[in-house]
Amino acid sequence: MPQSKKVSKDPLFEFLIVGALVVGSVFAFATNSASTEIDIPISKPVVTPTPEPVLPSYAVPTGKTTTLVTGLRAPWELVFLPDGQALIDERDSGTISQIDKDFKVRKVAFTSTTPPCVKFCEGGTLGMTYAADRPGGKLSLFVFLTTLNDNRILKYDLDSDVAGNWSLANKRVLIKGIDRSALSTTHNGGRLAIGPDGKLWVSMGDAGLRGTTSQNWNRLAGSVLRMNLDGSVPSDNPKPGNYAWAKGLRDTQGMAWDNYGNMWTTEFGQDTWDELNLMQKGKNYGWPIAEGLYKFVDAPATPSNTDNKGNGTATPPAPKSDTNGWTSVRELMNDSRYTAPVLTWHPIDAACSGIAFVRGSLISACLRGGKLWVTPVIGDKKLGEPQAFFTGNFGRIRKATLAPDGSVWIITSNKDGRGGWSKGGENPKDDRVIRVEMKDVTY
Ligand SMILES: [Ca+2]
Repeated sequence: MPQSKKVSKDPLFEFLIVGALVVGSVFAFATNSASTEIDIPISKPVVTPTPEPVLPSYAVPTGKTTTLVTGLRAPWELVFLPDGQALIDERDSGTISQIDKDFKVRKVAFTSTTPPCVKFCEGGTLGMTYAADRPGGKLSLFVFLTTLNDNRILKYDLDSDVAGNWSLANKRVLIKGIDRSALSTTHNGGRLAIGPDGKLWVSMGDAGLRGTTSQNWNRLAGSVLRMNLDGSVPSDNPKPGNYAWAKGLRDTQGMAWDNYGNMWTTEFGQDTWDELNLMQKGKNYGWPIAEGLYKFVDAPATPSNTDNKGNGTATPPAPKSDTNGWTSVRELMNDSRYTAPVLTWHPIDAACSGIAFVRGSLISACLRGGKLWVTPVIGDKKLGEPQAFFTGNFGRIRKATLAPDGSVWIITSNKDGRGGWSKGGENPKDDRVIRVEMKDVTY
């Protein structure tokens, strides 16, 4: 290595060199411009301004809310369009509507005229997201749909006219044949999102098939899926030619990325523990071997424990009370094959569906818990203490979405067939879109 590379980069050395050059320049200037007397400016000490320490902040509701839209039925997703208007869908009717800036609702399209099942079901028209992947930066809309036979993802051209009326055209099926149970349509997952990587992400449930799907990398249900916008498999997915990014999920309906680029998901547990998971490539999140931080003692550990119809013949033993009064048949999960959640809640306090990242906060919208859980992101893969807001004020909450003005819009889900808030407490104006004013606080 040349000796010259060893010249010191000591800051003091550099300061002295630069200082000498500056003084020299001043002196030269003074010398050149002076006649008989020379006034050499007395330089004041250079004070480098000390930047104010930037205190980490996170967004929380101020408490002020405004009802914007009423009379919806089981809305499932709300996304803001580039022009500041919103699209909202309704699970059972398959209606996709536009909410304009005066909060007027206009029907845009129907995804399907066939209900996904005869009786009550959790499937239907679920997640929506869009991307500018057409020539000229035009938009495509992706929609998650449960049909009588499967779960699938539709893709449409999404355009607006000069009056700002949005429309869907050129409907095609991006992915089809994703498992749904033959007996019911529970655990469909159904959230769609475009990640920071520009890929289409899909959160799935186990379709009621437990380990048959969630522990099998060759089944799409029970997974978080990642795909290119044309429906092909990204080359850097965990397994070649496989959409699955992570496995071991029971019913994941929320996905969000924080400012560190970490992906967070909400997961419905069975009876005892709902989860907030840090979603990482190729990981297995434990269902149905574990729930929350606890592993089932005599649980079905492999897909072979469920029958061909996927009905889960190996049912966990009857629950017994633990010391906290909660039913539990579990022991602390310490199996390195499975990834434990970062946070857990009891379903009565949670059952969170959508999740959004808003200026330092993960905001989980919870159904049974009837609240927003606001969890500060205090570092890379580090969360602060969750805080609950609006418990019981609005009933079941399906999703929170960051609005262009910095507020959060939430959608209720009291008409989703689960009996409304506490079975009968639904608001006559349900379902509603409610604007939640936010403020940034430091910790
Ligand atoms: Ca889990």
